[in-house]
Amino acid sequence: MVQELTHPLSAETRSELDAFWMPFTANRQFKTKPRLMVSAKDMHFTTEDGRQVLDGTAGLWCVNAGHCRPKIIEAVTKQVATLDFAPTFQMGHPGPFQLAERLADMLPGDLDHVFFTNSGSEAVESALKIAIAYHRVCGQGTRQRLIGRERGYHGVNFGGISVGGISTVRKFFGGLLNGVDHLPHTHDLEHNAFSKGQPTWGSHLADDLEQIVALHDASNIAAVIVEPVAGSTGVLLPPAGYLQRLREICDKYGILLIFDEVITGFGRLGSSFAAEHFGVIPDIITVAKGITNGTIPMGAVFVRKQIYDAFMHGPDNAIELFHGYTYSGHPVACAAAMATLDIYEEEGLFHRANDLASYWEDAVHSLRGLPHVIDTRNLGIIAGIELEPIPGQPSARAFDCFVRAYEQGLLIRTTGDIIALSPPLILEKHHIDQMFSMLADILRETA
Ligand code: PXG
Ligand code: PLP
Repeated sequence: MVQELTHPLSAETRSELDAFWMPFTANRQFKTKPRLMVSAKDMHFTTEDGRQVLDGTAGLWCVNAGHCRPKIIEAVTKQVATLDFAPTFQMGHPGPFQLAERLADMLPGDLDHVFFTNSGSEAVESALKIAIAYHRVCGQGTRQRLIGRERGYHGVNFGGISVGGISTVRKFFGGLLNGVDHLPHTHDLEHNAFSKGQPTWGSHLADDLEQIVALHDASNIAAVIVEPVAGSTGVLLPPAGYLQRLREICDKYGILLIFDEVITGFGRLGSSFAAEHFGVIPDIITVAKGITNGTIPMGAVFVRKQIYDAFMHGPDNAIELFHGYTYSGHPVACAAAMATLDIYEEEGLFHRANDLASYWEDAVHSLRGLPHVIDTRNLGIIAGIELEPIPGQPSARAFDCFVRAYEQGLLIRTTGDIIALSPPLILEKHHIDQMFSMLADILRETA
């Protein structure tokens, strides 16, 4: 059935590629030599020309349970035919209530309320707004500054790019938000190259938060937002003790700590959330991607009980938070999420990721010593492989590997000269073997 629904673009219909302005893509390069997927199942995509491609990236870090899972398809199909849409502004339907309750049971500490969005970017905007509004409803309306981190990625909306720390996603877009500071990133090959799991050097970099507080005074600071593991900028792992230290400093000064778990949530580190993995409980968590296995767009913000409770004051008929999306808690997304959580649970996929992590680690580090490999790093089922750039041509070497890998049947993701891997958590050891033997060959070829 899947095959019948696909619409392979032939060479003659290539002009059909023109209208779509592709996101985060070299449009002209892509459109002269497109890479098109037409169907997917479990660990593999099928390309337009009928080749199988092993999914080394779970799509874009989202298809944690593998592709086209019947249970999700069935849930989505049933939902769309039963209640396609219902408002959640001053109205309700069962989906988001059931899903929020289920998520609350999975959450660490006293995080127990859920605000729904449609993407990670929207989850980040919502979290930043909730953080500022929270201080205001607590009578501390001067706490408005937001602190992000260099090399952080928090989506593409104005709040997210302001706290984010990637020059290319910021520099075209003007003045951004006022009142934002950045912590230094923690990636340092001189100290941390070839770390297995968390690097031991670098926890002291969290102490820069003390200097930012000294500069602005805690009474002006709302929140610190970090990715527990930075994914987009090339798998940057938190040094041992670093996140704990951030938590301590935030506690000392009444600053909210936000973990952006859009990538690390839902099993990537072998736990429900990175917060659990690292034993550090933030005040707010943002998620997306794996919440629906990538099937239907959805994001969410999880907050501690005290944050939700702080808003529940004033007359009962007053709207407590003037924020929300038309599609917050969309019925079809909720159905996809419920079925996804069923699969994660029934198949014990987070445990599975945990059990496979050491085999994965060995495989990742087997690339050490191959041409141009200047770092290999891993945590859970994530890997970063950093290559020495070709002088004067940053990112060309990794992009060449990406194209070769795709042509040979493996989907990898590259950012700059870093290869990032994050396959679906249903993977078997033989997939790991295949992935790394293909990569080793490609690295030798590109020498
Ligand atoms: N926060 C984090 C930590 C993310 O990784 C977002 C927010 C934004 O989510 P949306 O759903 O708005 O894209 C992300 C998204 C990559 C890659 O290859 C990473 C993301 C998206 C696309 C590609 O590293 N992360
Ligand atoms: N723009 C206009 C003109 C709208 O009417 C709306 C929602 O009603 C939006 C933007 C926001 O859309 P969404 O709620 O899907 O984010």
